[in-house]
Amino acid sequence: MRSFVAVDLGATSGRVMLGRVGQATAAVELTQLRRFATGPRQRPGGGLRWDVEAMYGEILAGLRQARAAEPVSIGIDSWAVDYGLIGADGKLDGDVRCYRDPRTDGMADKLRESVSDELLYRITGLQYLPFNTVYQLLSEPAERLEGATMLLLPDLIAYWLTGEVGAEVTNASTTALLDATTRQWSTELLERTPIPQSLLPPLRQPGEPIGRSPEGTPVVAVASHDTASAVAAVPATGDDFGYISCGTWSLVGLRLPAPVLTEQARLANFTNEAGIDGTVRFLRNTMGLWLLSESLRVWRERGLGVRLEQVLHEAMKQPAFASLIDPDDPVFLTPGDMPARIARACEERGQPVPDSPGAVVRTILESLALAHAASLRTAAELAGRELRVVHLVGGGALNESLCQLTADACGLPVLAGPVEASALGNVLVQARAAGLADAGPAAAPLARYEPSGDRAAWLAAARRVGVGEAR
Ligand code: LFR
Repeated sequence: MRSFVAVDLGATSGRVMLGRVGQATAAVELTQLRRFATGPRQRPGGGLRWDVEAMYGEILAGLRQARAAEPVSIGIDSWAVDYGLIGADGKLDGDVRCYRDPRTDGMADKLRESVSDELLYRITGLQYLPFNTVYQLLSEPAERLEGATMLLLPDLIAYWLTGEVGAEVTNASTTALLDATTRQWSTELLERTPIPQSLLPPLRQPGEPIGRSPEGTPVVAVASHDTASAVAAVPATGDDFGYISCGTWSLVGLRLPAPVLTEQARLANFTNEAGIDGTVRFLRNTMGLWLLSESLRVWRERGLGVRLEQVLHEAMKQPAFASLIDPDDPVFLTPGDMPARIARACEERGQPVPDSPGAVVRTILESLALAHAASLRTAAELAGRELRVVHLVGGGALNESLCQLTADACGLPVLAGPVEASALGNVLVQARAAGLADAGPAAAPLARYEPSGDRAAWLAAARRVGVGEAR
């Protein structure tokens, strides 16, 4: 047995996991050493920020717990786009802001003054999301960027552990500053923006050694974007499958050998993020289970005592397709009263207002399932593929109702699992770097959901609300 530590930071919780890889079977077994809350906090006087110092403390505690297993190496992955700025003194300068902070309002227009949407897409292949790193950087006062180094979150943690700076490429591909074809920082874009080239550290590839932790354990670059790690753990080969990495976000798309940089892909708002082994993650962000977790938070704050299991059960007793929303409507992006926003969206479309937590959750689940199906259909069309199966990985794989509704909406079987896909992908890349070329997921049973229900009713529902029509 050889052990690897995966630090996997999600937008609601972080985990330090131990992955054990057997010599004979090369199957990875994961155990959780530590779990902690990560959620962003509103700073009085402005700014939605991550408490990265607290996260780092938890990570160090997790690494101490891992010591007895004598790990071969440590890998770090997290959500994308957010960064810390390191000043000339080598210290973190200011806060690490959360991508849901509205500070990027108006920044897309600012960038358009020197870079057209078409050019931006042709170079970066990145879907428009208001929080892409480039917009966050444009919202910074210019003097903060002078002489500083930008480190994306996993690179920042690696820097604190090892003292080495760098930008791992899968995550760098979410900044809108990386050329999707050459996989290098785009000097063409940088020349057209006030962002200094000196801000961006040298790129590193998944599998490359970074340095050593204070305890002397090697730290290895993995696919440090959590979605890239999750896609690396999708238990499928061939070209007839789509995937949904389902957690706070639903990342819905295909594994491709090369980017799709067409005008149709841009208009459909599909992204071409970098995957491992030179692959491309051709996908679209859908709002995901954030809609559910924010609703639960609000109900709990109001003392409604809503439990997840029970509300999911209630949801499935509600009438089908009563009220549907477009989950990607920007009104759902920032933290807040999701049930009220959903009610307003339903009212505006002349639909009944969901009148109970169960009804709200039914609206969320069906709308997400429709969005999943629409994005997969468009991805397949844009890439010229035919899909026979959908792999749903990440925490959402535990949500049986969502898995079944997704199978129904797609008209395809859904294979659900692994749940800890990001941590698993993180370990797989480390294991390969350590020479365990055959390392793969332990044969965890995947739950299979066959499409059922009335297909025509799903198609009519999709048309009714226009979900995915532009996709
Ligand atoms: C998922 C994810 C998405 C990214 C979003 C914001 O955790 O990494 O891929 O678009 O978070 O960073």
